[in-house]
Amino acid sequence: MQIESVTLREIRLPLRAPFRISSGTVTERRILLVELRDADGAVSWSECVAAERPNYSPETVDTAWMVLSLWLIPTLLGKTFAGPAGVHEALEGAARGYPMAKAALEMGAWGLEAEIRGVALAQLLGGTRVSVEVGVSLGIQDSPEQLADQAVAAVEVGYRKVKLKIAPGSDLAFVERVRAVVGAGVPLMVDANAAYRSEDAAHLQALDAFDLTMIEQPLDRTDLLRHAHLQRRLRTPLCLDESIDSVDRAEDMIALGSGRIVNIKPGRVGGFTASRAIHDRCREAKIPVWCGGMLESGIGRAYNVALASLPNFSMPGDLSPSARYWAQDIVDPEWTMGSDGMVQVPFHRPGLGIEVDLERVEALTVRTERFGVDIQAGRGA
Ligand code: OSB
Ligand code: MG
Repeated sequence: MQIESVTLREIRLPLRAPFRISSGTVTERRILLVELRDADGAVSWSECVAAERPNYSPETVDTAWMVLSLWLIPTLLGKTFAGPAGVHEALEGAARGYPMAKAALEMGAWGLEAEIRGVALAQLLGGTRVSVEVGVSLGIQDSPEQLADQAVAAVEVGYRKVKLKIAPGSDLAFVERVRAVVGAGVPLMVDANAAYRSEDAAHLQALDAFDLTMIEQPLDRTDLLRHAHLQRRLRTPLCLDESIDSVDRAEDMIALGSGRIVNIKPGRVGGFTASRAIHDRCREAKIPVWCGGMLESGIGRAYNVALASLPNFSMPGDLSPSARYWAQDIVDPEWTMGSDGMVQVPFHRPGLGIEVDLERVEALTVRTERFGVDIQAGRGA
């Protein structure tokens, strides 16, 4: 593939309900979309999962836009690559860090390759599941009762796993209430987004009483050692999200015993090449993985669903249908979930399996920049 132009766009998409995690609340997503075009006219869209604020990761929409325009896009333009692996290598060579900015291009290259070959993205990746289990991620609520109502509603519509966001002060009583109303059989887990410290170990031990599938990322993202100490004091498996930004960190987690499950978000690890390497390494080590979410639009969801069709994605992913997030998504068809809590992997459609609603994207766009081999020094209109 030869990348002839890259167009960056920022759209604004209001969430149907504010989403609150331990480090902040989002009510409207600023979403960075990428449109890749190759010399033969093939087009593919991708999404950068960086958020509005640096509360989950140090990257934001604005840092990603800057790094993409100054360092990453110029590295790719006009060059010929044998495939997405070559794109991955070029991006890794162009900058240290900035995995979310890199992933937007790297995954876009996988989407482009699928378009060029006329195969489904999931097939190109080596996916084996025709449908994938879906879990819901419920934001922090004002009261245990409100959270419990939402958990019951989620189980009723078929979700296969319920994840509760927690933070100090919004944890034990909330989890206790939810477990009481959903009953013993429902897979329940919590995600702290790094809100605790190792001194909170005794407090976190109280979560063992609620038969949780896992506790996601209780401590700081850099803290593999303290996660290992904490895991030894807990019956409940720890799952790492923020901490795992490469296959090496997954290796460290396994060696240290910092966790027993990995949440793979392709945007967090720099794309599909790294996601597959983490998937494979975890599979060898008998560590289950599942696909996390970053409040993506239907474009980002296409990539996550394709990734989650790989064999070791053996737990429900945060792959909620479009209607959970948006009054209207930017793709056609929108993503849906069956009453059995499954999302279908579009193996029968080439490329991403959805069409981008260009008119709607245009209407939502607040900023555009095009970079092309035809544009001097890569600066666009
Ligand atoms: O930690 O998994 C997380 C959303 C924003 C930032 C971090 C996280 C999340 C989610 C959302 O849990 C899951 C979803 O997209 O449905
Ligand atoms: Mg998480």
